[in-house]
Amino acid sequence: MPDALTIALSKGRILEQTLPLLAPLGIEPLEDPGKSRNLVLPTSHPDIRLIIVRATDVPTYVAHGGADLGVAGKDVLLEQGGHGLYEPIDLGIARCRLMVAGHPDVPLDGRRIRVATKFVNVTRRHFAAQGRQVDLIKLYGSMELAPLVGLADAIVDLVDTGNTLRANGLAPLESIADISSRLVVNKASMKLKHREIKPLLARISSVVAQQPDR
Ligand code: PRT
Ligand code: MG
Repeated sequence: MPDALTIALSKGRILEQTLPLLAPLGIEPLEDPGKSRNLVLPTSHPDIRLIIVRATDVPTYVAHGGADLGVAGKDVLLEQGGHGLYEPIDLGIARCRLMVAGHPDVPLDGRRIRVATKFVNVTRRHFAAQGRQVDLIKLYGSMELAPLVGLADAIVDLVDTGNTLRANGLAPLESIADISSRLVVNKASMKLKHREIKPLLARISSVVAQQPDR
């Protein structure tokens, strides 16, 4: 009997962009994850199921064995540390950049600044590497608002098209990291379910390698 596998995904762009990588392997959800309220989704593959969790919870589920595999943004992995996980494949999906942004004409250098972000660890490391100490303000969303109302001098957030920044009169100032989503694997599963996971990783890698724009 093959071991069953659980894959943790988050709703939204990660789910939308991961499903086309799994479909060629014969792994398709049996119900529409966009419509279903179920958080456990059986797939067309008898031994593989998907679970739907918050994007920031994927590493936790996988590290603690609530799922054998998962798909997580590199931003989330950088911020949380990626402990207890293997990160074998860059899926090349949900790409964006983690950036410092602020008012285009207010320079940030030469003074101590306040930076609002949900990525406090990444932000602290980024400025520390420049020898700068900043005051961090932890937010859980809508970071763009903070400089507009004087809560912060700058933000650190994900930027794709830049439309969100522009719409709020902000501009990208410094790039911190190029972001894409990674396949993550529970360390114990990698050993105990090696017979199932190894070929799955090989097949996902080859689907990823065939994607355009890589
Ligand atoms: O919504 P929830 O709190 O559950 O989690 P989440 O917001 O982290 O989930 P989701 O699905 O929004 O993001 C999941 C992952 O997608 C992130 O962890 C990133 O790795 C990746 N990703 C890629 C992005 C973006 N592109 C992106 N543009 N995540 C968020 N954005 C947001 C950004 O925060 C900003 O608000 O889109 C806005 C900027 O987009 P532009 O195009 O206006 O620049
Ligand atoms: Mg979101």
